[in-house]
Amino acid sequence: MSKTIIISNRLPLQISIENNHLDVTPSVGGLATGLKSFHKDGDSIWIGWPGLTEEEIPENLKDEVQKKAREENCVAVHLTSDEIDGFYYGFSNRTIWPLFHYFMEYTESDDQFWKSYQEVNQKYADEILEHYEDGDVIWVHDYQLLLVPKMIREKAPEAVIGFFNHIPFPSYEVFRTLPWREKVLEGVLGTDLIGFHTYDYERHFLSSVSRILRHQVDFNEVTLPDRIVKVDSFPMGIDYKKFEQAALDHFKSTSENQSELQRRLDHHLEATPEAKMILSIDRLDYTKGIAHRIRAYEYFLDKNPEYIEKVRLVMLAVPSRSNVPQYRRLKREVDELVGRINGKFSTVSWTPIWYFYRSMPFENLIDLYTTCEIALLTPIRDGMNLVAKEYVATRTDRTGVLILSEMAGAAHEMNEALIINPNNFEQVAEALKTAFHMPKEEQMERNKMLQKRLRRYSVEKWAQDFMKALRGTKENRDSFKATRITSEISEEIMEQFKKAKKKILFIDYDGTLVNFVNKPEDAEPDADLKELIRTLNSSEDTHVILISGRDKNTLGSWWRDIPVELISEHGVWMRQIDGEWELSENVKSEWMDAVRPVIENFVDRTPGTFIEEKNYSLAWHYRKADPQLGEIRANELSNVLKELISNRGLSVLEGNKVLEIKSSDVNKGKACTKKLVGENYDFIFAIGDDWTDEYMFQELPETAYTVKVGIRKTSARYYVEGTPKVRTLLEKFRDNL
Ligand code: ADQ
Repeated sequence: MSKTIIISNRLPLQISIENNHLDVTPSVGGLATGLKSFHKDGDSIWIGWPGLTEEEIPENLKDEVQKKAREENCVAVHLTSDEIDGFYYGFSNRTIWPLFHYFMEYTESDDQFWKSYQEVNQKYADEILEHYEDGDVIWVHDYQLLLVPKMIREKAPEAVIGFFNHIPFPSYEVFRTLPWREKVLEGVLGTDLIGFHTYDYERHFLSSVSRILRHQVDFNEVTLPDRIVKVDSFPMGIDYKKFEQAALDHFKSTSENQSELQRRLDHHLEATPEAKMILSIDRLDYTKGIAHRIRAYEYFLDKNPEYIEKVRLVMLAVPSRSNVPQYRRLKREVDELVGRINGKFSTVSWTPIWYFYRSMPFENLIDLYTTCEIALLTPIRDGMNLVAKEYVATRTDRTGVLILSEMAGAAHEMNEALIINPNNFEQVAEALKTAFHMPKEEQMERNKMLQKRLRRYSVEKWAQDFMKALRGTKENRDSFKATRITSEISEEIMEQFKKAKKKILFIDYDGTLVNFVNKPEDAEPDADLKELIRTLNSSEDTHVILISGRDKNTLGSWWRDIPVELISEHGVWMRQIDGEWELSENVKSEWMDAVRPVIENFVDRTPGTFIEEKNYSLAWHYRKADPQLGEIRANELSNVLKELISNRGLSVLEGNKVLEIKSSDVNKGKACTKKLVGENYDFIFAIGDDWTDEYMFQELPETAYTVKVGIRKTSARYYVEGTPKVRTLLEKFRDNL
């Protein structure tokens, strides 16, 4: 039975070792909850690091760790302290984390970190492959494992792989500064589906893919030679019922059951009933805007002294990544700020900030959420921010005001909160005042809407939606019309080829025999390719025709020494084996003078584009233009041209990063069917990558072996993934001559 394999840096387990005794308890984090419906007995395994380094686990307990992990359907990946330093504290948290959160000044480019990141990602991938069986669905989580999808794909090409990025994806302008940007993008593109919290992150990712790797991006799909990768946004929710229930239980609990913290909080509320508590909870991380928050609070008290003794900031910061220097510096900064502000404003009966630097048990978290009437969350960047959602979910009487930074992914879904820019202290101060005075009815109205949304889009629904979309990519792949040429199919084709008495092969050039290059004139065939074509065409019963959109001079000069038939400009010219060119179509070219200035205008406005003038057609190339601008302009130009050329017997062909205007009577389909007239070929083969080759696939007889290069919608019967595969196929023909 197929299963789901979940992979994250950490396992959803807490391990502790005391007196040589191992204690493992399942953790109750958001991700673990969200995935529990997929992580049931037998249906799924979770692979990750158990939280203790190899050195920390005594030799005699290593098997025990794995055994206990297996009881929870988990598999432990053991990491040494060096690996944790290089991979986790190094590349993950000193390179990717700051860069993806726009802290470029904190981003380190260290080769050793990168090396360790690759090695550890490979370790995770190997562990996955160890457990992978055909039909399994793999879901990789977060920025520590960006290279894992490609590493799995290399060994298991048919695997269904999803990836979810829990942190922001930065804009192209920021991401491009990463020295290993190509490798990182290629790594994550090993997937079938990539999920982000918001559309903005998705947009940034697609923009980087199209600008850096120059892959074709259509809406939210990236077309690769062997696959289509879908990119989408899935805003992560919380375990709503758990937080709601915890809050309801909290209110039911008697005074004897109350926590010490709650008793203290109540005591203060009783002593100063008109004073309000402002809550903030985060990991102590520079992205969370903790220092900004304290400064904004100081600004608020400076400007509005009437609130002194009326408000209190209850600030919980959970220790995090203290091995990284910036986190240690932040800790000092926050300690100092809290000290300074408390020193500046405190009165005998009041302190403006209560600061807790520790992790708290779940029930204390609920005490804080339910007691504080205002939550102030001011991240400078935050992928989502679940604390904001948890706060709203625990407000079961619907009172309470959430002030939330617009830089948190959660702000996109939580419009009813007071949304602020954390860098604008004036705005934060105003929001605090608004929150302080907001009538209960308005608070309830806002929270009612927020709660409705959060309840519906819970973490479970989030996980289900992602998995549904991931499985959908598999169905899509299966319903793909053309069949991939596997080694068995290739054998079958070769059998037919050997049996046939008279064979013809139509072979496109750019994107089929050679890869695309930035300058079309650089796509000259290499010696091996020339030799391959020459040999293929040397057999009496095999007729090879290179059929291209290229102009006759370029094509003719590249193949001048090779006795092979050429069709250029989609069928306008034909070169016989003896090297003589003939005009095969009676096409006119007077229309060019009217059309050329229109295209020139687009060249002027779109840097990197140019006109290629062929004998009977004009082509506008935009491969070197900014990809997004190129697509926009191509669309515009296509519309303008279609209007201009109507009734002139011309057509606009939309090729791969090229628009071509030519006579409607000329296309590759017409050119190759002409070659079949009066001949009795019993083996017909055509291969090409682009739109213009579809004419061949459509017009050739059904018995022809038509092959598309790359995965795109096609009328061809078969497909191969890229130019190297084309060569392999042609070499097989050669070997079977
Ligand atoms: P984080 O940066 O860790 O997560 P966040 O989304 O706020 O940030 O999640 C924190 C979680 O820790 C919450 O579920 C909260 O309840 C819990 N927590 C906080 N303080 C605690 C304490 N003292 N004791 C116990 N638990 C505590 C990353 C990204 C976020 C993204 C999440 C999920 O940085 O942007 O929202 O992943 O994708």
